[in-house]
Amino acid sequence: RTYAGLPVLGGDLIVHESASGASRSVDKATDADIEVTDTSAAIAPSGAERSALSAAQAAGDRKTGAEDAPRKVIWAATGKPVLAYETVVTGVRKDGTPSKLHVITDADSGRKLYEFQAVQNGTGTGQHNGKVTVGSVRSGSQWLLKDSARGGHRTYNLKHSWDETKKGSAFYDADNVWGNGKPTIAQTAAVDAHYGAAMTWDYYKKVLGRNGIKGNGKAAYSRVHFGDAYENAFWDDDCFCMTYGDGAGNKKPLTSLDVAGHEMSHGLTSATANLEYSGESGGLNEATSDIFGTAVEFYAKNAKDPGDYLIGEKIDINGDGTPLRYMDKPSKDGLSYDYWKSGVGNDDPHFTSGIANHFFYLLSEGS
Ligand SMILES: [Ca+2]
Ligand SMILES: [Ca+2]
Ligand SMILES: [Zn+2]
Repeated sequence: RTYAGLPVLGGDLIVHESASGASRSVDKATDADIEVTDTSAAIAPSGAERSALSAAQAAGDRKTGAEDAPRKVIWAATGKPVLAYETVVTGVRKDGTPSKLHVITDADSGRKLYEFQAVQNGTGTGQHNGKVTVGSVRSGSQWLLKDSARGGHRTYNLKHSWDETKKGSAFYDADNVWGNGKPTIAQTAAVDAHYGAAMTWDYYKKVLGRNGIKGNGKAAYSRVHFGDAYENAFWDDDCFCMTYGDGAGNKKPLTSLDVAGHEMSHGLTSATANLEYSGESGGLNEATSDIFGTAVEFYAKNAKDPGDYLIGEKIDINGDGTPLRYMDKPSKDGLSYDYWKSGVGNDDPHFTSGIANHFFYLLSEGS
């Protein structure tokens, strides 16, 4: 709604209708009439911006800045409707979560009238990561699994289809509490994949100073429940997406942090070094993913999955509790190389990755 050409914030009005469309009753958030005779503001937009910035700083936000110039509105959500400015202050919250704080300032007195946070987080319980926050947005009366603070990353449900050309269905939820920690409901793997992509995004941004895979702020997307008991995960340049199987018996999804960081980092390698996936460069490509996947695991400091130099220790792909790969001594898996030697390039990149994985371990921990 508008008043004298200005958007009216608050004061929603809901009309209840019968099935036939006849109106039955009306609920309104405010009984106040808007009587703003003068829509020229006493204070300048720059004054409102200063007031909004100090409100965000008082809330503990860092790296604050106004997203756009303050816009003039009618504020009708609290008390008597008045002429006001709305300023959106972007920044970073105390715990590192991005912030988009909307601050409403009285256009005559410069006093702060109201503030609200637009970056929302849901909570979820993953199978591998336990209770975590997940990025979600309002969508009608539901919540959509979409991380608006991280390039809009979304996670989709392939519902056991083997068709890798499909995007899958979006995840929606009624109360913004996702997953139950068990593979019995589809949301659980989505929580882990969504969180893994978020931690990888944050690691790139906060540690490497890189804004997404391509450095352009655009997110990839994730797909879970690919195939039936599929025991793998992969990155694909064509869809610019990560895809995860559900593992043995569809009970051991390949959605642990190190695997998510590994797959997303194949996108990073593809967008940067573009190491060809064969010969020695193939081993370096694989190792780069294992190294970043491990760095993400350490970065996330998740109590359910502490950092280590193992790959896939949470997914039990061998069925006996052993990890997929070891970085401290790659040959522990019986197939990988600890050191370079002539001819290694003829072997599988997943085994020749051992050389650079071992290098990373020694570099991190010393010999
Ligand atoms: Ca771990
Ligand atoms: Ca690990
Ligand atoms: Zn890989």
